[in-house]
Parts: sequence; structure tokens; C-alpha cells
Amino acid sequence: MGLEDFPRYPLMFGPSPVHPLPRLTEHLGGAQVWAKREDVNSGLAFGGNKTRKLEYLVPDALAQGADTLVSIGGVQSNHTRQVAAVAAKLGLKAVLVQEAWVDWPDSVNDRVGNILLSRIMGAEVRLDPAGFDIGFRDSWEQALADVKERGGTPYAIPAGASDHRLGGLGFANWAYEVAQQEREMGIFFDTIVVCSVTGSTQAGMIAGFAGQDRPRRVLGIDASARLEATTAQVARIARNTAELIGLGRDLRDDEITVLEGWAGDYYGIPVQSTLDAIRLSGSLEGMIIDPVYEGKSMAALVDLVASGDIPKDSNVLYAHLGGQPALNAYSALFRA
Ligand code: 1AC
Repeated sequence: MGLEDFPRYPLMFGPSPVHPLPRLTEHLGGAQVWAKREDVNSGLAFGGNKTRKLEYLVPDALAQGADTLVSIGGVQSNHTRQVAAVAAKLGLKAVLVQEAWVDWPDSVNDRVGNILLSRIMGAEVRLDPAGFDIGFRDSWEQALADVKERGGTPYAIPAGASDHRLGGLGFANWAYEVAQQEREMGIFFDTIVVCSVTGSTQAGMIAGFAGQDRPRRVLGIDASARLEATTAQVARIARNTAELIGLGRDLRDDEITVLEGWAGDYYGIPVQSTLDAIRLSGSLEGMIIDPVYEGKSMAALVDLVASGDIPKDSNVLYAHLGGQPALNAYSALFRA
């Protein structure tokens, strides 16, 4: 069994674009930095990495006769916004549990950005006071039970579409897509930099790349400030996905790298290096990144190039996962 044996419901425009970041490269004085842009992968509510994952969950939901997608995330979850978009596109309902993952004092945090978009798209949004946790939650089980109680057929999608049997397939496919784009462009990316929180984005990449001929590094940057939990989840999902797509061997521990140092103390709270990275990416490349995910992974990329951990002769592919809508809840940080 291989990846091609899993049904996929197309939700994206096609392969997400890959392009160089020449001014950032020049600024860093070394490694050639490119980006692969999940933020522009689709016309569904600003796209993002979860849209790619949902391409593999949707056929399962439809096969089960589901009429309601039920998911969970923080108040400013990109994931739940993408679930709302996909539900709207398919004519399904969405019930979203939005927890208080981030203790963030912005007075419009629960009214702008991702949550605003989910409401516009008709999702039932349930605010819940619980704090950050990527595991299964009672509030989510309750939402599933409520849909059944009303006579509906729910389809359960965990946080980030990650801890789901099919959660790693979207990014295993990303790895295949990268290999195809490399052939077309005549380049090889020896290093991938990607933000990790719920794990299946990096896990899928690891599983997908593991079956390819040339080894490369997939550097996950922890943005949850819980390195152990993030690494354990990435490893588990990567191994499940590798088995699912018929890799035919166990993944080695050295194929699973999650680095800490850029998350700060809390998920969702930017630190100085996050803000610097957001301004750097915006001012040099016009590429907008966010304070929760991409600001942290970009800060890591900058430091890893500066320290030589990513050598000057590397070709680096930065995975832009598409978290920008949350920026609206962080406007106070960018007044000047
Ligand atoms: C944490 C899954 C996550 C989101 O947007 O909800 N990336």
C-alpha cells in the first residue's frame, strides 16, 4: 500500500508555490533560502497547512456519511478556520471548540482573525476556557455527542488534524511534491525548516522524505514550549504514517529532529526574536508571517544559518504554513 492508494479530495489550487527569498538570503550572507507557501495553497479562507491534511480526511468523512465536521483548537486556531472553510465548501456543518490556549490580553482576540473568519463561514463556535493542550479533550467529546444528540453524523478531527490515522498523509504528499518541484527546477533542498506544535506537518514530511533516495534534514522548530510532548507526538505520527504509506522500514531516531529555543516560555506568546523575524521577513521579502508559528520557525532559521548549523552552501526550504490571520489579534505589538 502506498500514498497513492489513499483517496484524496482536491482542495488546493495544485502544488503550493516554491520560490527563492533572495533578499533574505543576501541578508543572512549564506545559505540559499527558499519558501514553499502553504499560505497561498488554496482559495479556501486563506489556505494553510491544514487544508492539505484535510484533503485526506475528507474522503473518509464523506464515506462515513458525516454531515458535521467537529474540531478543536485555540481561539486563534488556523486549523479550525480551515475546517470551517472545508465544511462550507462541501456543504457540511462545522462545530469548533475554541479553547483559551493563549493567555493573550488583546481585547479583540476572540473577535478578529481566524475566529472571525470561522464565524463568517457559518461554523458553530464554542468558546471554552481550557488552556493549551494538544491532546483529546472532554469539550470536544461533548461537541461530538451534541451533534449526535441532535440527529447529526459528526466526523471527529483532532487539534491540527494531527492525532488522526490519516493526519500525516497530507505532508507525506508534500514531500513527494517537493521532489517533483526539485526535478522541475533543478535544485535539491538539503534542509527543510518547519514549525511543529501538534506534529503531523513535520511527521508527514519525515515519512514522505524517508522513502526518497537522497537524505536531507527536516528540522522541526518547537513552538509549543513543550519539547518532549511535541517530539513524542511527531515521532509517533511519523512512524504511523511511514507504516501507512508502506515505507517498508522503521524510521530511525535520527530522522526525527525537533529543536527548542525559539518558542519562548509559552505557546502563542511571541518573544523578541519572533517579532524580529516577522519584521525581517516582511521588510525584506514582503512575506507575512505570524507570531505563533512562522515567526518562531523563521527566527530559528535565521539563528541556525548565523551559527553555521545550517551551512552556507545549503539550499534551505522554509515551510510557510499559513498562520497570518492571527496577526489581527497581535496589533498592539506593531504600532510603530
Ligand atoms: C495548532 C494546530 C494548530 C492550529 O492552528 O490550531 N496549528
